[in-house]
Amino acid sequence: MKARTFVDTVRLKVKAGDGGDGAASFRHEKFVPFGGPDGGDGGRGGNVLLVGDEDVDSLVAIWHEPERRAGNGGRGMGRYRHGADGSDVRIPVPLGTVVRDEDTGREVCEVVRHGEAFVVAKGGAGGAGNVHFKSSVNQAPTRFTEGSKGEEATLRLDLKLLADVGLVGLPSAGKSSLLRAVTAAHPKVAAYPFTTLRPVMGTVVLPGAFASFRIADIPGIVEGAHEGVGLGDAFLRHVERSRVLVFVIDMAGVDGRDPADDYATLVSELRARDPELLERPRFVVANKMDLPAAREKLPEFVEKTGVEPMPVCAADGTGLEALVEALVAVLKPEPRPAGRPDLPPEAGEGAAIAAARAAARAERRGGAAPAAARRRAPGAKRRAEKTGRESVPGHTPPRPIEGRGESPGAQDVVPEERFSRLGSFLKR
Ligand SMILES: Nc1nc2c(ncn2[C@@H]2O[C@H](COP(=O)(O)OP(=O)(O)OP(=O)(O)O)[C@@H](O)[C@H]2O)c(=O)[nH]1
Ligand SMILES: [Mg+2]
Repeated sequence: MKARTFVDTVRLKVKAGDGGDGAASFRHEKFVPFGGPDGGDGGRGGNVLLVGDEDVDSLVAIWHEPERRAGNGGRGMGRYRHGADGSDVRIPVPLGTVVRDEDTGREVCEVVRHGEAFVVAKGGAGGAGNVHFKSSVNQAPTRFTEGSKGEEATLRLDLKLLADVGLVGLPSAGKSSLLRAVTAAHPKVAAYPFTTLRPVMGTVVLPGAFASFRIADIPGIVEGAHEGVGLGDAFLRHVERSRVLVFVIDMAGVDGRDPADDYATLVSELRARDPELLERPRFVVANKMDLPAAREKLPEFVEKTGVEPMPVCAADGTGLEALVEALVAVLKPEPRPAGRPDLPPEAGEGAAIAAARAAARAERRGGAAPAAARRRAPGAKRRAEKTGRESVPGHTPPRPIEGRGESPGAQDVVPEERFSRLGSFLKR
């Protein structure tokens, strides 16, 4: 079995459902000769949608199941029955997923908000049944149309983690130790470089405030990372969206490095990746302050860089409270409402589909004339001219009863004929 826990780039093949074919069928019923066509339409094929989900942190589920198909629409049936619509496939993806078409390289969408959904492959339309093809000259049509094919696509999904805070530092600076100390995440910590090979997310829960913020720990950055040295700088894309960056510096220089050089390396690597990263609010943290070497080197660091770092010890948690407070002051995390708000059903359907459904609903409510009524409009106009009455679209006026004139409410009057029949029954 494949065993992976964090995946940040995957290939996904999607195939929407095909529309069902329309039916060619005739009404067969006792005492109904020449019943006419009654073949219903085919159902639409299911769509494939990507849905933003804040509880999903990685694309690993897609990595395990890289091909998804939505259901096909059912065939139309006799007695005007519509084929069943194909079932949609909704794929939850983490917030920050960038979707590209692999063939064209074009960006399809970027999922950023919880509940936001994009149709990445649209289901085919259902075919028309033979009932649509009857006319005065062809009262027994056998013609129907086939459903159209569902869309197919090969997509590349890239995840840019949406963390509020990004930890950057050289290998073994203590980034993972810091994340372990302030969150419930437990990334591996060890005394060798590149212990962390994949980004790890952690959430700082603020006591009593029902608020939280997220921190991303990424693999160490070394000099030349932008040219591929070490693990490269691709992981920096996970902190591209972070509102605040925390530079973690090993102030003790355990690996024989000079902390001021480490700081300069981080600045130059970030600049090489994207100069805008340096314009973000950032905190510089002097880690390993429990070691005498660190306390010795701190003044020299301040002198060389002109930066006053926050002294901390990730191993025993000293100074981390002050760091979290400083981050809260900048981020101002909002209290999270208990439970999730219910998403409107349309939220899960591409804008075009939602708009079409809303229009159909408005029509049904009588906001606009139904399409069929609009098509009948010319005939209705002629009738109105003949009878001198205005017709309301979609409404068939009551037929006048012979001998009763065209008085309003004529439809409520019981015809003479029925009286006489009733009378003869009573007489018997
Ligand atoms: N003395 C001391 N050691 C620390 C402190 N923080 C981390 N360490 C040690 O430093 C080493 C590296 O720590 P990690 O947290 O794995 O460092 P990292 O920055 O995540 O390293 P990579 O994942 O390899 O980039 C481990 O042996 C830790 O025990 C600290 O505050 N004091
Ligand atoms: Mg680490």
